[in-house]
Amino acid sequence: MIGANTLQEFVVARQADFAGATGDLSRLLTDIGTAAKMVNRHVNSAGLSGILGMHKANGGASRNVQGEDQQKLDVYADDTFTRVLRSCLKVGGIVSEEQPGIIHVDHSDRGLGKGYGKYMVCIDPLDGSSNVDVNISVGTIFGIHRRLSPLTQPAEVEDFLQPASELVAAGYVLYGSSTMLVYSTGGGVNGFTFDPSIGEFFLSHPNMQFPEHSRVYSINDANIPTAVPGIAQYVDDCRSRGLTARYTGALVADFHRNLIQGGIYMYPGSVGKPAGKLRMLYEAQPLAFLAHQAGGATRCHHHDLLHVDPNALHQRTPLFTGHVDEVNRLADFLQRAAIAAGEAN
Ligand code: AHM
Ligand code: MG
Repeated sequence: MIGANTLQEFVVARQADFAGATGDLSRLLTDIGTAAKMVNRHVNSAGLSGILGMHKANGGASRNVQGEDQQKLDVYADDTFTRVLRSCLKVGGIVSEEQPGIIHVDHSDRGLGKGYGKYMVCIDPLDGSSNVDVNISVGTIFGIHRRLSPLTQPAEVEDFLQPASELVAAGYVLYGSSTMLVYSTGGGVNGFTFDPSIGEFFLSHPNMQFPEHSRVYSINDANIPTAVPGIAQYVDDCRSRGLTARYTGALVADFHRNLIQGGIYMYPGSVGKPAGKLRMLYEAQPLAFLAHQAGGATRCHHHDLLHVDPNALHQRTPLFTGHVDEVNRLADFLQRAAIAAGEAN
């Protein structure tokens, strides 16, 4: 791996580890890096370039498919990533948090015959975007599946509804005090820091693993009283063991900190919202894949999220992800609480 310091060099060098690799995935990953640089520039200059605040359409606040208000930067990041991904010949379809259905990518108008590309990309273009207006970190999350249906036809919903264990690659971009791209193709997790003076991502965090000792638990404290039984007891347990609380409201930032410092992130379901808030395909699954590669685990209440079959493009799921010991310990609390309530399955 000598000389494999930039993201592009590293991705290409890693390709040699996979027998029969064609370079298609490498091209897709470097394209994601290019889009990340474009979004990074906008996020960093948002206060100067008039792109803070809500996006307006038809005279009112615009909303995405989930009925959530869109920030101007949500729309910019969605436009940028989907434009770059559509131009990548290896992509056959995209599911974005910001758009209702599958974005089909047909390359036949580029003189390449009928062809839709073999990779399906699920993406949250700007996660935690309400943080932008107050200058706190935000992120991009992506997961890549190999399509199941033939290349000669538009992608089907089933091409996206695969378990996280089947992901070919997943990663995130963290727009923080420095900008990082962290990804895995299954052989460990590697992190790259953006050098704005050169315009490149450089390998800075090789082979990332959760530290053995967890220091942090991350949960929205206001949700604890209404969360499913077992959460409050587990949080008390964390406090009694000396873990400290950290929660930014940006999933990528919280996950990244816990990956580096050791810890667990929790967004549980509640009585009113049993599936919680976070989305399965472009938030939970990519982080579950990364956590698994980094010696961690991920659950959604009573199941290992890595092996759960999704049932809808914009499905929500409870999410518990972090060091495997903490996730297992939480699972015990949830299981005991469910048995006590007569609900265990
Ligand atoms: P978003 O995709 O609309 O930005 O929402 C996802 C974000 C996550 O980044 C974060 O962990 C969570 O929502 C915070 O939610 P809450 O404010 O309910 O704690
Ligand atoms: Mg999001």
